[in-house]
Amino acid sequence: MTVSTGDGVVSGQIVGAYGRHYLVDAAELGMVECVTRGRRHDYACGDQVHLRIASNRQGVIEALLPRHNLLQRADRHHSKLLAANATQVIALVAAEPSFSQEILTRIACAASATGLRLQIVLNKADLQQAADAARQQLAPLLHAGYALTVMSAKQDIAALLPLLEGQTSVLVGQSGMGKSTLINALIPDAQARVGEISSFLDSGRHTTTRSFLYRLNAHSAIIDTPGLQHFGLAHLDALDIQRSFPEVAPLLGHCRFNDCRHRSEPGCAITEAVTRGEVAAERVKMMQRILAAEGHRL
Ligand SMILES: Nc1nc2c(ncn2[C@@H]2O[C@H](COP(=O)(O)OP(=O)(O)O)[C@@H](O)[C@H]2O)c(=O)[nH]1
Ligand SMILES: [Mg+2]
Ligand SMILES: [Zn+2]
Repeated sequence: MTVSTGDGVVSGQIVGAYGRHYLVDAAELGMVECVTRGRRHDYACGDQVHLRIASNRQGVIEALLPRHNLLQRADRHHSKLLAANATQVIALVAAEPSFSQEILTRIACAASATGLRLQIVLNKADLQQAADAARQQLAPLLHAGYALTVMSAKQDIAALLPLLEGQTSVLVGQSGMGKSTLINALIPDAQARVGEISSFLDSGRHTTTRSFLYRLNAHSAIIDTPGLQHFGLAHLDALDIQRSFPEVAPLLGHCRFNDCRHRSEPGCAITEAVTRGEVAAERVKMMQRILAAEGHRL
């Protein structure tokens, strides 16, 4: 239902974010191509906004309504707003080409820091040998408590469907994992939906490099995000990163030394949990690698 505030301003949801251009779903008014005021571009796909309709399905975003959450990735200079108001993150990995354990872990960190559940989905299950190898690579993450769903975007996505029901899922993954194939399997007219708006949105140049929200049914949606080769966590501090490891989080604050680096200090709660087999050593190594790469002295 379109909510009008009575002065030509209506509410809607951003379903496409393309630099300073946004596509807003304004319910019965349809899709409205919007620009912003004051060169503002800190809106994200999934945001609820107030917009003023100008003419001919064009409008101006006037205000951002409160966000429940914002999934982003960031390096020191730039942050990329991937999605707002989602309920879960789907990290898509595949056996071929091989995925990066570090990127997957970084996606898990960002999801956790945003308060979003992570679902790991292993695609290309039809490539059986490679899929078995990928499952082994995923073992430390499963041991840490993450859920895994295995499917083939090319052959059968049925296993994924119950996961999407009632959720606003953000689909994140490295290039080549099968995101486009999955979106096309889920939304047969996806390319047409994006193509329709590409004339407005920079003659289509950016349509594959930005986030887009597809409604699956009345209460489920999926936000496709650009394929990535790095997932920066510059927006998180060292404690955020450590806390986002679910098996490490309950141990934080239990080391003998406040400034414990969890390497070889006596009385380290994390090292002891590794010795007891409760925490995988490679997960702690990965945490330390990510902390170091993000410039934290831990
Ligand atoms: N064997 C197999 N190949 C797949 C599957 N899903 C995607 N692919 C292939 O993987 C390649 C990358 O897929 P694409 O959807 O473009 O990945 P994206 O970069 O994540 O959007 C393409 O050649 C797809 O045909 C699958 O389930 N099985
Ligand atoms: Mg793609
Ligand atoms: Zn410690």
